[in-house]
Amino acid sequence: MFCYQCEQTANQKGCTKLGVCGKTPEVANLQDLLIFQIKGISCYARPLIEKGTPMDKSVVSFIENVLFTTLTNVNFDVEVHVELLRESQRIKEELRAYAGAPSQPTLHATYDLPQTKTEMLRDAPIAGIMYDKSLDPDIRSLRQTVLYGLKGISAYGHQARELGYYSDEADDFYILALEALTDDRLSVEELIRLTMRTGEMAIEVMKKLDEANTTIYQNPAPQKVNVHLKKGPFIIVSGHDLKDLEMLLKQTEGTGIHIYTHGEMLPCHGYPGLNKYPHLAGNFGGAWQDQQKQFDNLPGCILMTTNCLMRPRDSYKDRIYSTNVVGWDGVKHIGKNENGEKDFSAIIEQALELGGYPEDQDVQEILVGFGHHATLGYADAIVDAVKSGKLRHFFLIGGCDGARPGRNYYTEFAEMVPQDCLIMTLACGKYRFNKLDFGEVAGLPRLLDIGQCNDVYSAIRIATALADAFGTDVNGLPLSLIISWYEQKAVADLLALLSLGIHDIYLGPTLPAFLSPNVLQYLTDTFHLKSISNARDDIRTCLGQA
Ligand code: SF4
Ligand code: SF3
Repeated sequence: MFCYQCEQTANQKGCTKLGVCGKTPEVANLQDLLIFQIKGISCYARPLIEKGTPMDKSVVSFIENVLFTTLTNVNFDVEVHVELLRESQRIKEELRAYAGAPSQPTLHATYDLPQTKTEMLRDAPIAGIMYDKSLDPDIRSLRQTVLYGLKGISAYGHQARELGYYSDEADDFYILALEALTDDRLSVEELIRLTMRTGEMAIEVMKKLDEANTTIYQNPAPQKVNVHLKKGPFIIVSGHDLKDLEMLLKQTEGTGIHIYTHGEMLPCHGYPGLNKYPHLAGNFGGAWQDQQKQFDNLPGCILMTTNCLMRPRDSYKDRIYSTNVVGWDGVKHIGKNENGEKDFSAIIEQALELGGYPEDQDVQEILVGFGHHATLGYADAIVDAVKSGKLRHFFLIGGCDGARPGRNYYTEFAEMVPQDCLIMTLACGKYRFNKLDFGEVAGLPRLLDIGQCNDVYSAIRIATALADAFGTDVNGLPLSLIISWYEQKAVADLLALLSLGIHDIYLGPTLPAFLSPNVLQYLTDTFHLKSISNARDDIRTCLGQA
């Protein structure tokens, strides 16, 4: 195996024996072959798009699910991968019969998958990232950057599609981009353009997801959330998927079960269409990397709707359930029927049997719900506060959390932000500081929780509106972006920001191993992308005091 798609990759080079995430070589190799297969499918699908034939959405959806399945901390189940591989061959053959010649006769297109898992694993090396040793490292780096951006897009695309929303442009882009990754004629410059296009498509998909969430569940509004558990049976919902939460809330109405959000589900409390359920009782625990410790010995059940799933300990393996594309060998999976409905009765029954805690824990509340609609409701106050000097600078501190010790930087940074500055945050990196009391600035809470990682779209909307109000562009605002990354959604988010020409982003805790020295240099020269140093110095630089 060779995998370097996430921030915790072994020795900051690549996982080669076993994933730090727990991914086995078997799953890693099957994932490589799956990506190889969807590239092959795209070689047949591209000519159809170019002829103007509307793309079969079941093919798009399959490609999206494959990309999402291979995202870090999503699916570790060998059999799921084997089944997806068989399905990929069926789709490939169908397209071959229908479309005729592929865009180019590369091995991705001509390869035929064998029947058995053993044979698939025998073939998998041809699909490995490092298989072609003679490949230009910058070409490899850019191809992988685009692929990881696509994986991030697929997660958001999947979430929106489950709610009935999609973008035809982004759907076609999966195919056009995957095909382009097989094209040896593309130059570094052309691949850089494709990388920026991937960022544009990330914005397009996040916009669709925002439209889906805010249309179906209404715009988030500021909401206090209890972060301690109440007495009685409970289910903890983790991941990112609002629809799963809604379905579970409906099915648990009147059962006496409390539902708690975990990780990236925290922003769900801001949506009127979700917080109207009184048994959506609060938020549990910290970011994903704390789950093994925090799920241990809980007298309740857990539902994982998307990433980040870690190896379940035996102490709770029979109490954790997966849904959507998430999976772990031996973990119970809740699928959907042909109408898209899910039956949560098994997890509900088990939660009732477990019974929960006998007593309420102390109440501690945090504030969420500052999406673009809510935050821009304060736009006039914010503009006045900046003009009068009461509000000096905005810091967006957000992105993925992770297990590395260097991530304390983000806590220290938030703590050191001067009192006359406002902090916005999003994604699971917020757990580094979202239970601290930041007080107020110019009558506003100093910490505004914008939402999930896909709500980088909200951050862009907020920044663009403020830039308009000040007659400048986003780079002209007193705004610094301090981004933490871990998995490939953060890659999509970063590409989105870069595609808008946003400069001087601080990225950490380490830089992606898949960026070659030349590609990194390009990003530094063009976008002044910065690696984090220490919180004190970086704040000084952001405030122009260095
Ligand atoms: Fe390693 Fe990350 Fe790949 Fe897992 S996803 S195998 S930790 S690089
Ligand atoms: Fe976190 Fe996994 Fe990335 Fe949506 S839940 S941000 S790491």
